[in-house]
Amino acid sequence: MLLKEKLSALIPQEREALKEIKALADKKVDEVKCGQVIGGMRGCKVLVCDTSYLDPYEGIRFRGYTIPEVQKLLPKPGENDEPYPLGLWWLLLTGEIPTKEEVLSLEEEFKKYAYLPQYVIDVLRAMPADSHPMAMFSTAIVAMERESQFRKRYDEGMTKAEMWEPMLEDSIRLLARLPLIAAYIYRRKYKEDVHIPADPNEDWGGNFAHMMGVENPEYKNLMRLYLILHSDHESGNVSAHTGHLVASALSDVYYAISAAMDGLAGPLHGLANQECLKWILNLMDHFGGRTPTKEEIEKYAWDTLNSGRVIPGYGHAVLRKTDPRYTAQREFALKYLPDDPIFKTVSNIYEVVPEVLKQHGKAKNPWPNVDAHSGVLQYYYGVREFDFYTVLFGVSRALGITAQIIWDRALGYPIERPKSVTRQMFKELAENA
Ligand code: FCX
Repeated sequence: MLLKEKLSALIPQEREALKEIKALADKKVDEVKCGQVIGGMRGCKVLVCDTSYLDPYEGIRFRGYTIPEVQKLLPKPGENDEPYPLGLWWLLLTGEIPTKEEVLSLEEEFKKYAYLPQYVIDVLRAMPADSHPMAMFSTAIVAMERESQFRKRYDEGMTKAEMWEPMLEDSIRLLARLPLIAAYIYRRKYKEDVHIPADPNEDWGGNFAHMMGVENPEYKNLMRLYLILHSDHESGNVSAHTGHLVASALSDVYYAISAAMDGLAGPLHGLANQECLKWILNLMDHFGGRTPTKEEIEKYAWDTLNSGRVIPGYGHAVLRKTDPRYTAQREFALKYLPDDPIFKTVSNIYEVVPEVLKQHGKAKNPWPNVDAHSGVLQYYYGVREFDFYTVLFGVSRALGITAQIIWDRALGYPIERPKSVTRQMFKELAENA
């Protein structure tokens, strides 16, 4: 496999490079303040992640490339299409923009494993009908742990240096199946349990759109874009950090990604995309289904804040400007659905809510994040079941987390185990500092 060959050549170099950092083990790299510890560790530089970096004012760069650069440089199915999401996975893993041939070799590799075993279907069907799609998604992933090559090789006594290989194999097998699992959940829950077989001629992203049941080339492109945009956001966010933490115990990819999905399912993280569209549609309903005026949006936003709730899709723990993932989706909307009333509402909210949040004075970042725009695009193409939106996010986020944890094993990072102290000890430490 071309990707494995590439990684086999890269890993020894990167292991050597890590030795230079290890030699600096006693050097101080950050200072931790009391407020950071009790404030969710915001801003503490305590994680290492090479796949992407999130600048507070610029937004995400995937291996150094901005979103517009990735859209321009990665290979595409057709000239005017969005790039292959698997090209992004290659980039995250290798740091290099792949050729089309390299991406297609990965597409072929994925196709070998792109089928849904009956036992996974049985597990999903055994779950109560009102199970949340994210609970179903996470359960299906962990159910497949029995197939882990990593666990098998660990039981056979593989060395630490070999561990990245079965991590890569497990990741390919898992990622290949995620769109099938997601589409199965979608069609079982919302489309009368009628399923659409995979199309072997489609790429990983386009096929996902096809199996969801939206036969529209624009939606295939939206899916490719979506899968790229939500993939990686360095390693401190809840889902990526969870994946890293779980994998650091040498739990395999299935455990790590299932756990990561449980974190993504929280309303302050990935679930914000379902919450956000709900908020927008409730807002429109409140005004008889029309696009409300900016004054009306302002009042509605204040009502939300005054009732003690957050405005979903706005704010961020790291970002301090409009999320470029929001901007990329806005550009897509301007191209394909400029006159859509919900998009117009999203645009008006963008003009009003940052000012309201600034006046409110709490949120450190009044600007929109990725979740403020993803729902309207899905809704436009007919995927209107908000509960499902975080599963789409999950399929994409698995690209980033698998890339991160393959490298965790390649570089032999240890089990993560920070120190905790009692609240009293902590108070004394701060008082005596
Ligand atoms: N609406 C209202 N209040 C907000 C707010 C918002 N959109 N964003 C932040 N605040 C409030 C916080 O709730 C907090 O209030 P508190 O002091 O009473 O607890 C205060 O402002 C300071 O929070 P801040 O430091 O700015 O933000 P955090 O780093 O603690 O939290 C998130 C970041 C994203 C969780 C927060 O902005 C939020 O709740 N936003 C809405 C939910 C959302 O969109 N989440 C998705 C984020 C992301 F893109 C993703 O993971 O998918």
